[in-house]
Amino acid sequence: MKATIKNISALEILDSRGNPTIRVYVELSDGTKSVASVPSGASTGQNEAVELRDGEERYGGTGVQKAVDNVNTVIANTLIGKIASEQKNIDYTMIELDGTENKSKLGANAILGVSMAVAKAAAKSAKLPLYEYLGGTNAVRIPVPCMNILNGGEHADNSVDFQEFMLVPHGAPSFKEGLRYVAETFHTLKKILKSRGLATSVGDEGGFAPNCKSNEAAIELIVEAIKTANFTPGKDLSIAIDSAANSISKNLDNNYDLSWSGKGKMTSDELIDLTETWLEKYPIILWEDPLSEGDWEGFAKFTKRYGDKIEVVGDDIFVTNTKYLKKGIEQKTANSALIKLNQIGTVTETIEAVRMCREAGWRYFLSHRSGETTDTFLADFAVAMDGGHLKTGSACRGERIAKYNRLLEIEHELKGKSEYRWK
Ligand code: 2PG
Ligand code: MG
Repeated sequence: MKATIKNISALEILDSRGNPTIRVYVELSDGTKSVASVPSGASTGQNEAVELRDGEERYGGTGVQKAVDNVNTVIANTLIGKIASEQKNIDYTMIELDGTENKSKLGANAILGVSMAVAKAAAKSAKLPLYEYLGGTNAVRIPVPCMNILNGGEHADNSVDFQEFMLVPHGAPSFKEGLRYVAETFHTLKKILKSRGLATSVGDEGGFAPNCKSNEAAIELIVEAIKTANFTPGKDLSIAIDSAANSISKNLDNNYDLSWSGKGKMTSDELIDLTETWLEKYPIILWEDPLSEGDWEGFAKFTKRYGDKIEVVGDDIFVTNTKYLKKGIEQKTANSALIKLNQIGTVTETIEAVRMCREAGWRYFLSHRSGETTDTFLADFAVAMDGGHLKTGSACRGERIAKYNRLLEIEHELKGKSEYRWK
């Protein structure tokens, strides 16, 4: 007999920034229990599914009690009795129940919490690890950990415009070694910063947030750290950047403001030209959101010019939504999409976005949010989706390390069957 949903309940908890988020508990008819917690972004795309926030006095309006109530009442009442392994049915039932295009009625946070908890319960009930339950027996590829090492933009209060600088250990022979490469470089950078009198405090995702003079100065520090840690830039470790360009384009168009780090105002064409010098000088392998979500034309120009050299990832522009992704594939806007579960709000729709990328021959880059919990769903999900790389923060902060440790565990569990490669 297939296990059915016996109980669903939710709780308001705090995320890594101390803001309320939602945790969901699911119990099945066979006694299986699961729990899932939902992350939350800071630099969000305009078309992301809506996180329902109370807007009342408590927690400065950010409480999620309404979303909790929606899980405890209308969602639970509708899903109890349904077969837990029918994920698509569960997710589409919630989408229908919500009835809006952006999940604003019940809240994408409420819906995703249930969606993730049901998947975990069904996996446990089938006595399979989550990655195998979602990805099948061929889910053996452990993603390259694109580790956040330096933060700027909306994730830190320093003078760097770009939001994330990541280390990519594509030259490592295994995930375990890759993680060592990036963690050792992280600690080396800390020593370098300290020796120069620069701050070693960290941003939201655990990367350092020093006051560098410019974006280039930030990259140069990272290259120096790679070499000092005895790795070869471009061979063992390369660099990935998330400009999160929405935050440097006030009107979300083709005008950019890099005056923070001394480059001044520029058009999208000028920013694309400037990128060439960076790509020539530094071992950059991936660039996410180089332009704003309103600058589809600039994005496509960027991809045309650099897409054969680097992975060009769209995050805020596609928001893990097949509607925008389809347009991007048709217009050759990028050659890869960032994949975030809470941008779209169900496990099923996230898988559909991944499938669309795969069918188009695009890459896809699995991602955490800047506000996280210690839930490790993402680690299993990344292995299940076979995308080859993920970003889940730095080598510090427990909510980030939890995912890296889960990936170490999966690699260990697969006992020599696991794969690790950039492409
Ligand atoms: C991003 C993410 C995750 P946030 O822009 O890619 O690193 O940040 O969760 O704040 O949107
Ligand atoms: Mg991004």
